[in-house]
Amino acid sequence: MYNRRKFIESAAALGIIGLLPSAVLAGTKSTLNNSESPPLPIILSTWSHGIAANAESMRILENGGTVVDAVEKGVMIPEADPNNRSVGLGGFPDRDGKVTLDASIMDQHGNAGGVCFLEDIVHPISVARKVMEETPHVLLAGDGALQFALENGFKRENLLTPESEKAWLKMIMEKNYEPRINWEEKHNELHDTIGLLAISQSADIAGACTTSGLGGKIRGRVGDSPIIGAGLFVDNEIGAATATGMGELVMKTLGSFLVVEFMRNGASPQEACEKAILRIVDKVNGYAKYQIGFIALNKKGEIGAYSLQPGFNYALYANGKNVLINADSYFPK
Ligand code: SD4
Repeated sequence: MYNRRKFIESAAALGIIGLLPSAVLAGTKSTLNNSESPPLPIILSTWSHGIAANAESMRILENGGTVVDAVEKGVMIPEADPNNRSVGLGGFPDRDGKVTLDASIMDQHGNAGGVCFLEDIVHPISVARKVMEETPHVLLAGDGALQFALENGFKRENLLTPESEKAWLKMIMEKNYEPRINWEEKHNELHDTIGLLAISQSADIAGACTTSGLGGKIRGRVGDSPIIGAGLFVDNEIGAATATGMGELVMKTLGSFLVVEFMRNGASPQEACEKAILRIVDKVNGYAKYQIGFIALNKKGEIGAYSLQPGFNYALYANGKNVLINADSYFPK
C-alpha cells in the first residue's frame, strides 16, 4: 500500500507540496504550507514512462522551446522506445496483429490535431501536430492519415517488434482479448498510454496524448486518445487534462473536457479529476471491470490526479525534481 505520510514527507523535502492534490495532502499536519504559488514550468504525465518524457519536455523548455514543442518532444521518447508496449514502436497490436496508433495534441491557442488508426509511423504525435498546424482539419484517420504522413516526409516503418508479436501470438492462442486493468503493474513489460501536460514559465499550457490503444482490440477500433475532449483537452485560460485506461469509458463521458469544465466552474484539478471519475461511476455500465486515470493542471500550476482502480501513477516534474507519484483511487487497494 502506498505510504501517504512518507510521500508527503518526501514531497516536502522536494519542495512540491504547493502543487499537490488536496486528496494527497488530506490528513497531513497543518504545519505544511500549501498556499504558495508553485514555480513554473511544470510537466505532468501518466505512468512511469512519464519520467523520461517529462525530462525531455523540461529540457526543451529550458532550451527555449515552446510549450507545444515540449509536449510533442516529451511523448516522442516513449513512442520511439521499442520496450514500451503501449505507445508507438513496439506497441501491442490489434487482434489481427497490426499496430495501430492514436494521438492528439493541443496548443495554448486552442488549436488541436489528431490522428487515429494510423499504421507504420513511429511518431503519430508529430503527424498530429502537422494536422494541427498545416491543415484546416482536426483529425485524420487510417490510410488517409498514413498518406498525409508520407507526403509530409515521415518514413514508413514496421512497428511490430518480435516481442510484441510473441505476446500477440500468445493472446491469439489463449483467445483472451479482455482488456486488463493496470497493465504496467500486473504485466511487468506492458505499459499504458502517455498523456503529458505542460505549463511554461509564462503560464502557457499545452498537452499531448499518444498510444497504441487497447491491446487485442478489434481491427479499426479507435480509443479516446485522439479524440479532442475525450483523451485530451486544453483551455489556456483554465487548464488541461488527459486520460488513460479503457478509452470507451472516457469517450462516453468526454472525460478530459469534463475535467476542464469542472475546473472552469471552480473545482481544483484534484476535485475535477475525482468528479470526472464519479461521473463514469454514475453513468457508465460495467465501469468496475476497467481502469481509468485522469491527470490535470490549472493555470496556477496546481495539479490533480485520480483513478478508478488503484495502481495508477503519474510523473511530476516541478521545482527541479522529476518524481513518480501514486494517485488516489475510487476503489481502495
Ligand atoms: C485507449 N486510453 O485506446 C487508450 C489506451 C489505454 O489502457 O490507455 N489503454 O483506450
